[in-house]
Amino acid sequence: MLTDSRIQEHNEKLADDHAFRWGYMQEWLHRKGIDAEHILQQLQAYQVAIPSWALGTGGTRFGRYPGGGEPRSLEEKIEDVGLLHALNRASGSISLHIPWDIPQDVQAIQNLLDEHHLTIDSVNSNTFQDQKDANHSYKFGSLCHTQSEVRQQAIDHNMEVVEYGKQLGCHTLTVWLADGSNFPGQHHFRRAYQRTADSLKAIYNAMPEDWTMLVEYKPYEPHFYSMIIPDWGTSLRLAEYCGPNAQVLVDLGHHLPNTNIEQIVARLLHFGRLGGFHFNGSMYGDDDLTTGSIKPFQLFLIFCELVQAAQDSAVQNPAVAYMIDASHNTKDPLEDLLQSVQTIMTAYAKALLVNTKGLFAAQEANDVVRAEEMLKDPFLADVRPLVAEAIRRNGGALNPLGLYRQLDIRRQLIDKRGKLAVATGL
Ligand code: PSV
Ligand code: MN
Ligand code: MN
Repeated sequence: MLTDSRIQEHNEKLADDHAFRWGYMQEWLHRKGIDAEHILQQLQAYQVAIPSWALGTGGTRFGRYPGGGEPRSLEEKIEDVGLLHALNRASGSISLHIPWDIPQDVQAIQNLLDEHHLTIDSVNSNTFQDQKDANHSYKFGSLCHTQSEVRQQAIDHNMEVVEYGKQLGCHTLTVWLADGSNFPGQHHFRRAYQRTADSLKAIYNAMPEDWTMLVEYKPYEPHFYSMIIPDWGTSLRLAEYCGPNAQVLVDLGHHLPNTNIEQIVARLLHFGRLGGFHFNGSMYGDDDLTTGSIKPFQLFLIFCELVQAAQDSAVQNPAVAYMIDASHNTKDPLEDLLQSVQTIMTAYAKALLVNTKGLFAAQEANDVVRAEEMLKDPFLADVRPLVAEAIRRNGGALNPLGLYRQLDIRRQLIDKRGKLAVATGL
């Protein structure tokens, strides 16, 4: 379906146009005194994980419109991520959700991962749905539940998720809790928090020492009066309570409208507790739209904080896990993911071009306009040739989405898996 020679052929067709645009970009960078090779090295090293649950059409609670050819098993999900990675060389890992993605034959899964040059970046627990044959229901919470048997079931599930992760060489557990309340009076806020903290700590203590726990927050949904971990402050406090290998995960959609997410990112970096991202696009809340589709400037500002922190030896933050968490109803999911990765790399590339020294000087001088212009200049630049060159040098396609369409990959997947093939999971 997609071979290296197909990619070469595609790149050769676009070579002339790319050479012209890349040449102009190189000259522009040179005039600015920016080392293009250094920027390229950083872009070439960048990877963002693909969530197994984004490979099928998401849908809403009102309906779902599958486009066909969706992956029906973990094996087919790995094949889809392998395809994305072959196209852009920047999607070299996959986030799994247990129990949706339980590996039946670990060795066979590992072989398939190797074949596609993929790793498992994180395993995600699921205590937001009751599982078949479960002894206890999560209707009134999991790690926060009033009854210890329910909490223990949720703790055990998380440990089982870690076990699967261990078998596949993963070192990160992501915990997102749907726990919360719908009506005033339903929860004793302080006690519910403490039960959650102690449950998380029990999981943390049982994890291998070289594992990281990422604690995700979300202000509302599925509960609409209170969530047990509604904000980054609660996640941070819980991470601190658990220990040094617990970190905060920032899902871009998990904020109330107009929240200054870049400032949250800076704070967490400052405290050395930024563990990971779930990238997506948001207009109102947890919309799970394509990354950067609504607020590209905010995405760029977030990357500016990450780049500045990486250049600052005073920042003691562990490596950040970059992941996408998006899924919706109207696009081909693979096209959506290709767009997302491209947009993320574009935002990163722009952030790498910021003249940080000049920016800091303007900040010190309280020159507000100059400081703002120092950001706007790279933000408004067309860095697509830079991103394309990084992908090309890694062996990928100059236009990953273009090649995906040109090869009619969705039709090939439908032919292979069927029109009615619907992804397992959500
Ligand atoms: C919840 O909204 C969330 O963002 C969490 O990351 C989940 O694990 C994921 O979506 C999939 O349901
Ligand atoms: Mn998420
Ligand atoms: Mn979400």
